[in-house]
Amino acid sequence: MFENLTNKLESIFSKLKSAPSLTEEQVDSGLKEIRLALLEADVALSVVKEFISNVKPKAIGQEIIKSTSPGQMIVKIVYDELVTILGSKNEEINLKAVPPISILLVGLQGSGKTTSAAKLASLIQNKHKKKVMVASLDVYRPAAQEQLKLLAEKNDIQCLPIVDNQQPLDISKRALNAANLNGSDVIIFDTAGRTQIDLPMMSEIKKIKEITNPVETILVADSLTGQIAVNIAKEFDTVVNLSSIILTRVDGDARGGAALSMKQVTGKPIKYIGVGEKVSDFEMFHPDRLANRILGMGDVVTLVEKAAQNLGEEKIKETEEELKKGIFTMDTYLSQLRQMKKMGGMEGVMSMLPGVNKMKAKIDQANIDEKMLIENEAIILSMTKKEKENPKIISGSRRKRISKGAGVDVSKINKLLKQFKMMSDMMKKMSQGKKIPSGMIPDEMLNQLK
Ligand SMILES: Nc1nc2c(ncn2[C@@H]2O[C@H](COP(=O)(O)OP(=O)(O)O)[C@@H](O)[C@H]2O)c(=O)[nH]1
Ligand SMILES: [Mg+2]
Repeated sequence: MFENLTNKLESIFSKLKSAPSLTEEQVDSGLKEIRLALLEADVALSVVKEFISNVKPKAIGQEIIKSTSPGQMIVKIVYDELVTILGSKNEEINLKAVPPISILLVGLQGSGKTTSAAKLASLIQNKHKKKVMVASLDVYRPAAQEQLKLLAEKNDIQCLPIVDNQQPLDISKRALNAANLNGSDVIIFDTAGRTQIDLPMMSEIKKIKEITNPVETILVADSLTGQIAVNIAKEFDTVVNLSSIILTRVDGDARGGAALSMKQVTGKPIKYIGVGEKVSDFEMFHPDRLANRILGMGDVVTLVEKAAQNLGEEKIKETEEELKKGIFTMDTYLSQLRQMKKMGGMEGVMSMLPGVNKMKAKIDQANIDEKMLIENEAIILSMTKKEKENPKIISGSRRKRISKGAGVDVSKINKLLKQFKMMSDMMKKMSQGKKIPSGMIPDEMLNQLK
């Protein structure tokens, strides 16, 4: 995610930070490089201009240049400005209305509306504890309604039953009735898209809006299309008046131009981002956390929250309690490994840890994959209860027995035990409220994982 931009900024900043003192010229040339990096990331020119004109007077100020760590202070100034252009604060979905509350998703074909409908429904159900129903108004694309129905079924979301040959406006009315009857708090309407903006689509959306009276009209836009996504948002907003934006495929976006321009250009906040195809690959848009990620400082908070979502609040509290007491057993580790699998494997987890971007290549090299997770699971399951509680007792002969049980080489057991030790130390630090310092994932740990 945004790795091109992150890499460029990291190298610009490492130059600035390594200099013991900075001249005005050096700062100026650093800012020129930042400007170029933003433009190459496909950030709108107007946004780049404003960004630089806000950063410049602060960065060139005498108190910065004369300070003991000028580079570090410039990073902070850039960080603050990034947060500002990203929209400053995070905004939740608006659910303040009399139920059933309508939410309308609009956007071009393939932008991710149907997937996002299921993601958003699942989030509202799990996090906001509301009863949600989804309804597809896409009668144009073959099997579009079926797609939403299957997604809903798979994720325990209620879906309006499909009635053949019914038209969008009639489906909307039926959905409102159904929601009233079955006591749904929220209905999410998934609409049809076109390959490009056209008048019949817009006028249909306007009519649907009149009937459903949504509290949120959300544009679902594809991050990969950069400035095109921003322009589409402007056009949609002019005609149907948007309330917010869901940006999809952020997982595959190396540049980040759409995310960085959207708020400033359209005035509408990005509320959520799609970071993968699974229903759980959906995150709130936090300007501060994203700025952290972009500047290569990682995003530990999102990581912890994601774990909480997947594990369930209670289990997380239990684990937290255990960790606070310094208890970290193989069972805790096993549940973490399983968590990792759910969160997209090691790579998904690593990408959110501080200072990891630089090590991306190494991680790729290490070829950390599902296989490693599966093997480790087998190893832990081959341990006795005592061994799991106190891995220190796992001697040579025990290692041999475990390796037979798990069907892996003894060297894999050794590796896992080392990993366990390292994780256990790291968890202890985290539980004491210590932040993992940047670059904490040391080479040795990556080597462990190979
Ligand atoms: N990688 C990734 N794929 C996504 C994301 N959101 C949607 N997709 C995929 O994009 C394709 C089109 O999505 P769909 O919801 O059918 O788009 P719609 O035509 O707007 O309803 C599907 O294959 C989805 O799995 C995302 O955030 N990340
Ligand atoms: Mg669709």
